[in-house]
Amino acid sequence: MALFGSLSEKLSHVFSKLTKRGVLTELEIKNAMREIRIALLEADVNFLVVKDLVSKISEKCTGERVLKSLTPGQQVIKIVNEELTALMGSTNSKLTIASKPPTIILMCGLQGAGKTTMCGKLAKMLKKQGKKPLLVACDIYRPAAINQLKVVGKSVDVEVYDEGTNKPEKTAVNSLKYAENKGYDVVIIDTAGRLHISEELMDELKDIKKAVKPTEILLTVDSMTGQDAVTVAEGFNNELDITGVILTKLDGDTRGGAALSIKAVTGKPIKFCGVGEKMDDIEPFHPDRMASRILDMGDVLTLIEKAQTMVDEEEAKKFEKKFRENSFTFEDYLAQFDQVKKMGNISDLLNMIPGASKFKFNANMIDEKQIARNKAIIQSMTPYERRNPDCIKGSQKKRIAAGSGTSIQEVNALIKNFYQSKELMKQMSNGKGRFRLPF
Ligand SMILES: Nc1nc2c(ncn2[C@@H]2O[C@H](COP(=O)(O)OP(=O)(O)OP(=O)(O)O)[C@@H](O)[C@H]2O)c(=O)[nH]1
Ligand SMILES: [Mg+2]
Repeated sequence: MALFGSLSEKLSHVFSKLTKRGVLTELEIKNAMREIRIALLEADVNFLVVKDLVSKISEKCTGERVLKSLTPGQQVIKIVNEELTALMGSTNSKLTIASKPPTIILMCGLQGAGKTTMCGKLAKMLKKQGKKPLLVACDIYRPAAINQLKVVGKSVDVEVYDEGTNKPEKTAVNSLKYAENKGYDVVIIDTAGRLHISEELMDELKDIKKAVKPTEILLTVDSMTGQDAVTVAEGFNNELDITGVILTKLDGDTRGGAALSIKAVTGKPIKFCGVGEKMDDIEPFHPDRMASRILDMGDVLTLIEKAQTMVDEEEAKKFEKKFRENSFTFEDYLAQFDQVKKMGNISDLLNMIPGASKFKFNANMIDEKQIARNKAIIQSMTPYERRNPDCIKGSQKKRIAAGSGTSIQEVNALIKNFYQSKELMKQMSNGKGRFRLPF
């Protein structure tokens, strides 16, 4: 399913009606605007935000540029895309790095929003970027909280600093000295959540803020709570003057109200989003890409970035060289299957391709079983055959099919795929550009 599936579907329904027409009347545009407004409200976008957004879109859509255009439907889509992007803050808002280390990130948010998990994701991401992060345990209320952070820290191989149940602001201050001594350049402070915004919680956070003067105060909110997340963000921002928002559990959010409203309501940008429970499930929040995903125009850039971080760079360079020299063999093809498997859930990636939601990808299309069968086929080839694919003829195919427990048709299909991939990748790697996966 595309991101925020139901909103996507409704908008694309509106657009498909518009693009079928050559010329649009003002009435048709007005009707379309009404449908867009309803779709956004149903997606749980803040009603004031919807009002403002739709009036901006309407104004631009009724101008000469659209009505006189040869492709008015396309123009409307373009305008909606631009306005959604602007609504979410236009550009990706990066993490601020302190000019004098350490950079101090104070994490805050309600209970279960995903703070502790996000601490680990941020630490892992920063480590990949060459930073030396330290995690600090300042949730002293839930007995298992410190331990949870330690488990998270261990899984991403980042040290966790704690002082048991000592006062959070004391622990935070001491952790800075510790970081300085040990050469850590980013300090990520995990704090306790509460069920609701309370004076107690805010006082504690204010004390920590005063004591450590954070570079970033990042509020974690659960995207699935929709408008509640927006209200929570407003509350925290009024008390703490946060520097940014992290939107977690976007993977389970089918509506999108929080993602679309937070920046407009609080004035603070969404910096990252959480898209799953694993430590790699973090994405920088790009308003333009998010808008394209909502409008089902795909998110090709995120897709490519994702593929690139997951594919071993060294391996990728090796393949690129082979394509250039045209010496790519079945042995390399086999190695590539392992790379593809590393990329995890392929159907998720496929859904970022423009218009992909229309095709309803299911995991069977390139599933693990199919990969396993293909591997078996290649493993049933002799080393000579793997290196010289051209020599595989009828009798060899029969032997390979029998050896791998597959059919001659499947062997043929794999060989055909191999040649097609080879051709495609040769074109893509053309000696200059970076190697990219052919998705
Ligand atoms: N699906 C999904 N689950 C997430 C995501 N982020 C966190 N979770 C899950 O949400 C639950 C709560 O996460 P925590 O990190 O413990 O939340 P917390 O804000 O630290 O909670 P408290 O310490 O109790 O205030 C855990 O089960 C996480 O695995 C996400 O992006 N997607
Ligand atoms: Mg926690």
